[in-house]
Amino acid sequence: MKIKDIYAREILDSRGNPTIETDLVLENGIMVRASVPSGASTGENEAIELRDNDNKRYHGKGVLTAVNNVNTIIKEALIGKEINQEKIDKILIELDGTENKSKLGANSILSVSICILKALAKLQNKEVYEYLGKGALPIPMMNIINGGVHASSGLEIQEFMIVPRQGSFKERLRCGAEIFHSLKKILEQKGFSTSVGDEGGFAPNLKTNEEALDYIIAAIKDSKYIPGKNVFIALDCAATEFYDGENYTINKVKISKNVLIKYYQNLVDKYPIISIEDAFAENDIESIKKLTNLIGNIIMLVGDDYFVTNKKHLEQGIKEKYNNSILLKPNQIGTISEMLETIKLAKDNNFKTIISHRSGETEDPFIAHLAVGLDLGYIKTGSLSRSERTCKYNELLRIEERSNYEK
Ligand code: 2PG
Ligand code: MG
Repeated sequence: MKIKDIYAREILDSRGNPTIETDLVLENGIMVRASVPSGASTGENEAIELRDNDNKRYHGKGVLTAVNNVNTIIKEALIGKEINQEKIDKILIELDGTENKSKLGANSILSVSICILKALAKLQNKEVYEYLGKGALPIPMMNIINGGVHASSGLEIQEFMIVPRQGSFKERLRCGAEIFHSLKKILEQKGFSTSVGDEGGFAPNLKTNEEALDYIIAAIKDSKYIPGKNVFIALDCAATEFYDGENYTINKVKISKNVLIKYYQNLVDKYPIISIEDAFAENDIESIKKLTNLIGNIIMLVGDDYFVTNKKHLEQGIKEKYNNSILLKPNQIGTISEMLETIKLAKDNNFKTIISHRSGETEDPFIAHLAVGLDLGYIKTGSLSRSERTCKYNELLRIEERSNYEK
């Protein structure tokens, strides 16, 4: 089936910043739509998100150049072409011609690449997850305390997540929501603010990371779950943000790389932590190697800024033995085909895979389909509030329901 029309527009993301949304129409009239999220703690090697930098609009954050790229250059190249993921992605990559998609913008390119995947599924009258292959429902990593650049809580660690591992997805979601509300009650009782950060988790003004972990443990127990049995903890440190090139700042104190290694080891001993993402700055390869060597056989060590969903960077991690899991964000790389290559490499090397939202999201539940369709095992899509987060969880409920009907 051939592409008949492509049309992009500027919409708003969950932070109120512009982002791109693209509609694609096939010759038989099928229409699909995709939008692209945006990060705050971005990795240095991510594909480039094209912004207008024109201060007259949206404080420079407009995406009209990216929109225009879709509506002119990309549209002209793709009208009348047969839909095929690899071939279209190849055309997009060649049209751009740069290593980091800085010419057309990874945001423009990805919006079209996702449309192709959605159109291929729709053409077979399938949901995206069914078209991709129908794996298991994922284990959610739910960010219920927000820190770092996602909130003004003052906590250096960016994300404190609960990981409900029991039962069906529906039960995992209920468990997460119950703990979220227990935490709200506990924080209120202690006089903390219960307003939420970018990813829908609370952003209380706590003094230490341990305090955040203690409140989470209390909330798990308050909801009658057992920490370390049916609910675990995951952290995204996004450590580049608290690294000065030599030392790291933890609990407002500067510490050396080796002291941070010990700090993590103690945290893992004391709390039921099963995963730490970006434990060190993306350029601090030596420290993450040491940590992987010490605790990589016990917990997941996840590369987000380290790998930026890019095969080349993952290859380096595999070869040099750092991290044992990868976070996957389609907009870090810019096309579905390249992301699929990275996923294959990860799985072939027994890396655990986590599909992830961005801190600036849209209401598109697309990543829920990738989690199941590609059998990725885990999904990280924020807290149990803010509809741009819950829409992904709610879509997973529907997918689970539908798969149960089919059995
Ligand atoms: C991360 C993400 C998503 P951002 O660091 O993993 O939680 O944040 O989108 O700001 O990079
Ligand atoms: Mg991260």
